[in-house]
Amino acid sequence: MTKGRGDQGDAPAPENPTTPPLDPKVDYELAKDELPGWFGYVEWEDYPEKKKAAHEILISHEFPPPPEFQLEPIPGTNPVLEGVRWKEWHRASQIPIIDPNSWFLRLEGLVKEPKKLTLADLQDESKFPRMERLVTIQCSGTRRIEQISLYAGEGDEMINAPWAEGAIGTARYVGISLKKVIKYCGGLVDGAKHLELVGADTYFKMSEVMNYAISVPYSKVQANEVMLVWEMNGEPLPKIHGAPVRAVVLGYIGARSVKWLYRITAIPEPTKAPVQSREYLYFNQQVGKHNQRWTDGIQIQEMPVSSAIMAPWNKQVVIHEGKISVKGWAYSGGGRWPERVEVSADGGFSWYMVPVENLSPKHKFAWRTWHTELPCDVEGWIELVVRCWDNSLSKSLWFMMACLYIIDTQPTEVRNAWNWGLHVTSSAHRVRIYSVNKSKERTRARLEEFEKRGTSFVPITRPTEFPFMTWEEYDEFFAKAGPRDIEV
Ligand SMILES: Nc1nc2c(c(=O)[nH]1)N[C@H]1C(S)=C(S)[C@@H](COP(=O)(O)O)O[C@H]1N2
Ligand SMILES: [Mo]
Repeated sequence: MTKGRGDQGDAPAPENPTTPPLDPKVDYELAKDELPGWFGYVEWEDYPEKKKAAHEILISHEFPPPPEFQLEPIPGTNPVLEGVRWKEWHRASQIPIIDPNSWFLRLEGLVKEPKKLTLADLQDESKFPRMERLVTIQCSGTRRIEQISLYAGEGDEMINAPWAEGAIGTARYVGISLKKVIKYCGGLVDGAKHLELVGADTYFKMSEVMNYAISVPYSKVQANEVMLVWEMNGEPLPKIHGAPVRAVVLGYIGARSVKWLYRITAIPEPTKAPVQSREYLYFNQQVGKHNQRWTDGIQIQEMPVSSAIMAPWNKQVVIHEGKISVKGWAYSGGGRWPERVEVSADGGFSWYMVPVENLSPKHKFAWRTWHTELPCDVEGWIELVVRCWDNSLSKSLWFMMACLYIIDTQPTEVRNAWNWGLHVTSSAHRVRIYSVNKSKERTRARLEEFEKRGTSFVPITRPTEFPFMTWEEYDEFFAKAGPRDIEV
């Protein structure tokens, strides 16, 4: 199956310590590594007959049903996140480990001069100027767990990705603009309007195997908003983030930032690869698991404005002096940025603005982290909420006159944004905490009492075995205030 590409060197594949033992029932020849130095890269798109053979194997194999975790708690042994179903099939479902010296990029399709470029070519500053950007990559499934926990979704897409507030990250990337690479290839042939970006990993969808692929409009490339990067936060791009080279598509959802990139194909229409054509769609509430068509969903490219509280945690007991320290992130897609963040300690009835000096600096394609001291007088359970406005507010004031509530900030409830695919959870993020306000004299005394006794204050669900006041204090109170019950 190996198609020779003679000039690519023959460095031995690095050892992968997590390779599962060979399974005698599996056809390893079928999913053999395509190239020396490219461990875990199986080429599927060039070999339709090989894809078909893999499909035959997959449909004849009986996979265990995914463990239930949406209507029930995640099992203690957590087989959910490991992706046991696909790993059962083949090690091709692991990430590729590609020797940077063996790596090369194929530029194909409707480019005037198709080329193969090595990493050294991309890094040659006489060919391509360097580009460095602070970029937030956000998965459109960020905070999906809030939709799942209220309204369970479809197993197939959610099983490996029950993301909370952490499916977003910001890093400084170094690389080049894809625009310059296309120019180096003589530009595009007339009629080419999109670029398909393909990754070396194996992707599974409905018992089909394929290389991970998406497409971006050429206009996005021309705006210098598609980077090819090899450095992240001053280090070579880590394996898990797509080494040696990945795409970073500024302002688009994470799914477009293809990792382990090896092929770019100029095409006339958006790709029909499933990640672009059948997934990452935002459905309306008249369509669900059993009547949706791929054409019913809006393609998710730019995330709307959203935010999250990163501290304190849900169910945390927070001891404070009348103000709770809250921190988190705020982000908006498409090159928009957070302008204002507001936090509530009462479930979203009253809101306090985060002082602007407590927001990290503005960047066109990055989040702003924030922190604030939120006044709170309540003892016991409260609901912290965050919402954010982005800069499209200032751009579209005329529109705001017409529909005050729907633009530029976030819907208040998870249900407002619920959709069958469980994407784009952009509702105001809510965290329930237990407030203990030690600026109150008695609360402070009580905490000291716990300390004196060497008793732990948490968990708050534990009964406390010591009294709140003495009988002398009790009698003194009612002597002053009058009796509890009035006798006629
Ligand atoms: N080749 C390849 N690239 C990929 C993916 C993938 O499965 N394969 N996942 C995408 C998705 S859905 C997201 S959210 C981001 C995550 O990037 P990270 O792993 O660097 O956080 O990578 C994207 N690029
Ligand atoms: Mo994602």
